[in-house]
Amino acid sequence: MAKGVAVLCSSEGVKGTILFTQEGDGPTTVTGNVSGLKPGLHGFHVHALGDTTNGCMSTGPHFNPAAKEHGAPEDENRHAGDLGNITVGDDGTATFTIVDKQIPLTGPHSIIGRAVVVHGDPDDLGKGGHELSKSTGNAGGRIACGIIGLQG
Ligand SMILES: [Cu+2]
Ligand SMILES: [Zn+2]
Repeated sequence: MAKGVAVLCSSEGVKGTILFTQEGDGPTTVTGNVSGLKPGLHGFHVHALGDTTNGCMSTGPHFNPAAKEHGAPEDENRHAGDLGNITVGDDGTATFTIVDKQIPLTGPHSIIGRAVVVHGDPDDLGKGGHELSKSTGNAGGRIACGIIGLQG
């Protein structure tokens, strides 16, 4: 079993911990607890770079080793890092589990050393018709992020 963890950092009071587990070549299970967000949907992605020297801005674009367009997690044409949205309740917290086949913790497309990012707005999953829909889902600012490290 491979395990990863990311602790979210934010200049806007958002806190959270995201855990990743993968058995062999199976899908990766992502479990998260996040607080301090406005209620509703927030875009949630793996970005390409584990670099937070300029906050979440320096984590680069969505992790996209297959050079596809932005989409929904269930789409064929999607970035590997496209994990859709997390749903935040009226208390500002979200607890979620995502199972995904495109974010392995080992091998050439491993997400270890990259970053998870929580956005301020909903991800339109590539279908919003905005000029940013096919690249970022028009999900707004990067309000919290964390570098994905290996967990023992
Ligand atoms: Cu993102
Ligand atoms: Zn994307």
